[in-house]
Amino acid sequence: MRMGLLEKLASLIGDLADPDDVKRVTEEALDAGIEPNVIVKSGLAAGMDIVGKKYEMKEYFIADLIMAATLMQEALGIVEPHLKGVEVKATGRVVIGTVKGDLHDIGKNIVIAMLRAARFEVHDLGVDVEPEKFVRKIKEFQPDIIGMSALLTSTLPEMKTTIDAIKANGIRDRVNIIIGGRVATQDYADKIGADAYGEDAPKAVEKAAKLVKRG
Ligand code: B1M
Repeated sequence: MRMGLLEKLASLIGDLADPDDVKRVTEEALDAGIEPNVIVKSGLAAGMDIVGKKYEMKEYFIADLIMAATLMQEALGIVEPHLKGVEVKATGRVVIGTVKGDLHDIGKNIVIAMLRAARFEVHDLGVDVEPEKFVRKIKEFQPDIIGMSALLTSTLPEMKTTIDAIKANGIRDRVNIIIGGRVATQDYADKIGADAYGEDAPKAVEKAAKLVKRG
């Protein structure tokens, strides 16, 4: 039943089905008691992976990616109020954005929803965020943590560029830096001197809490 609903949800998104069907099965999954995090990961995001593969195979085009994003956002609207967040017993202020040149924000928005559910104060800078804007917002909000998201191989280096800009402004020791998104890895985080890598939204919250506790 559980797997059936999650698989059904993934394939509905993968097939760019009617939004009402996607919403109905998302609600059925919640009603069946499947944890919201699992619905996001094994249902919705799994569906986006199918879409991504079809795009790579040239079966889908940009318009289909946009359609998939709309489906995902509608389903997320149903799931997000139920995202409980991880029990982290720590809180802090986070400034987060998708790096320069990158317009993908669905994953970042899930991270934000989960951080907020865990009682972090989050300032969302949106997408295509220039390094200078991250720097300005660190000065303005004095966050404990800066979060950067990237989904494109071509925009991944912007994470390093942003960290370099933060260093050049002499404020690197004021913030912890956490990176994530499809193309980010722990190795890359180590290489560019980020403090943590969040493989998914729950992990991002866990790592953020650890960083805040560490001070
Ligand atoms: Co684009 N796209 N896209 N796209 N798109 C990908 C990423 C791609 C993998 C598809 C593919 O080819 N298989 C591919 C990138 C290949 C690469 O570079 N390695 C790709 C491409 C090529 C492109 C364009 C270049 C296409 C073109 O124009 N020719 C273009 C680029 C535009 C740009 O950014 N400048 C483009 C455009 C788009 C749309 C705008 C149409 C749309 C995005 C809409 C939106 O975000 N509002 C879109 C979509 C929908 C996708 C796919 C299909 C789905 C992305 C998604 O939402 N995934 C995607 C294929 C895929 O990912 N399977 C694809 C679900 C989401 C929940 O996962 O974002 O990874 P994700 O987030 C996870 C974790 O990564 C993590 O937590 C999240 C939840 O657990 N996480 C963090 C994310 N951020 C984090 C931050 C953290 C910690 C964890 O700490 C701060």
